[in-house]
Amino acid sequence: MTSSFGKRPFGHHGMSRTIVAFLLMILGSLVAAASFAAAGAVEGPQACGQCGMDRTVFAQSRMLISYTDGTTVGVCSLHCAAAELKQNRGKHVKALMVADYPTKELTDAKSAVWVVGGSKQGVMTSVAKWAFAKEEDAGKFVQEYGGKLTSFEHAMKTAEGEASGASGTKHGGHSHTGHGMGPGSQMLFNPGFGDDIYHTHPAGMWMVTYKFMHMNMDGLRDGTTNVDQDSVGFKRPTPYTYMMIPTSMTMDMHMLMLMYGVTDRFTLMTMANYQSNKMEMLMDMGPKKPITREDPMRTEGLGDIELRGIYKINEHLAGSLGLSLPAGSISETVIMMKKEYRAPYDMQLGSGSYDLKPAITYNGLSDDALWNWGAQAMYTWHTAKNRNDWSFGDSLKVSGWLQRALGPATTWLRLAYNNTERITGQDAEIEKLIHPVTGMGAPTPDADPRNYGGQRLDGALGASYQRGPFSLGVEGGLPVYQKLNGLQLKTTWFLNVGLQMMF
Ligand SMILES: [Cu+2]
Repeated sequence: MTSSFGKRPFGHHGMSRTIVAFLLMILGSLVAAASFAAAGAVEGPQACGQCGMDRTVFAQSRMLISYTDGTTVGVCSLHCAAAELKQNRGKHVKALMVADYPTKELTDAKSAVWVVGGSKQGVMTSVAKWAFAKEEDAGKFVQEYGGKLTSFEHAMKTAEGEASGASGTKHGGHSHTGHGMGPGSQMLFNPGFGDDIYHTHPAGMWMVTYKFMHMNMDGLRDGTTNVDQDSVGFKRPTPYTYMMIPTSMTMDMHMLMLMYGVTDRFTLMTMANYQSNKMEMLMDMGPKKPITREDPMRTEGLGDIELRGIYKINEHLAGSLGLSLPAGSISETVIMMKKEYRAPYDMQLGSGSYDLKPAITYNGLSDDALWNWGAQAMYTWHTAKNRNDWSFGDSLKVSGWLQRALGPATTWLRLAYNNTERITGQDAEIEKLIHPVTGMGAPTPDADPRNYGGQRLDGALGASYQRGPFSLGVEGGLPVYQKLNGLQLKTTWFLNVGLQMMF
């Protein structure tokens, strides 16, 4: 893997080995996660009959209700069992089973020993309720976490009290964003969003997300005006004197993200990516020579690594701080006119600097948990110039979204605004492209640090589907407004696909 950090030759062998290693890493963690989940597999149904949550994730508190009419309903917790039984007063219960906390095996709920309260985070409630087949195990639990030993009847009364709004919890006990649970949880953890929405997980919960992000750029633009390729040329009267005329660019990114709930309020996240960039271009050698199509510029390799701590301020707000480590190369090279040059800034794989990324996230969920809305603001601060003496412009990104749950699926509309400053400083190697020292250079707009940054507003539509601990999301979008600093390729559309698993 280390080979991808340094300056690499143009052969694709080293690159394909890195990409294979990276994909194996993704596959490995997904397989590990899947087998972990399979080990704790629970009986059907997978979704809680009341709140729709995945019962595999709540194997330790799940319940199974069998009615005398032959129907069976699975729920995630006593809280949802109380709601379920209340709705079906006319039906007779044949069997009421609950998970034994230590073994996750089903046991008779009425003969189990229950513990109400304690410091261990409860499911769907602020007052936790756990069941134990053996009184001895219940005693051990109380020693560690506190809480009171009680009977099924008492635990049930407490749950019913919550359901009718008599005690403790808000919105009929659904502690929405509070514990990041509930039917809205899929929306809060949505894998399809192009921007990561920072959230917390309950203590001990893991989340793995793989995302593929594609961005397409086509045609040049300066400010808010499109610039056709005839306006760019070399040694002839054109508004933009460049020899290289970029015509389109694609950026592909494979991203792997891992999250872990350290406490119920604090979650750690780490993110790595592998990217490949390709830019198509024309070459104009001067007035008497034909314009030719050049071989596209390509760069590929690991990008920067991000570490982030996310803190749950209250039910709706999460504050977080990310630190981006300069793992991506800033010394990638390309061949132009049979000569090797350091690639322009937009073809490099990292920022080369330690970047701080504070963010604040607001999340709201309707009482019926069918609608979710929210907004997030994130600032990227490049703390210093990198070792090649430049840094990307700082940026502000604000996004807002509205989601609607449709059974196991959700669909959403998202807006994202980004304002990025110009590059500061310059890389003397890249500068050789634009101001040839030797008389041989290949002036291209993206070698000029002034042709960077601007404002963009994107609109995106997406959908996701959840099954058990997995969810899959797809989002597509395009800019509705873009104002670019200087001459740049403009963004035309993007597509994100995300696969996620919680355990
Ligand atoms: Cu997560």
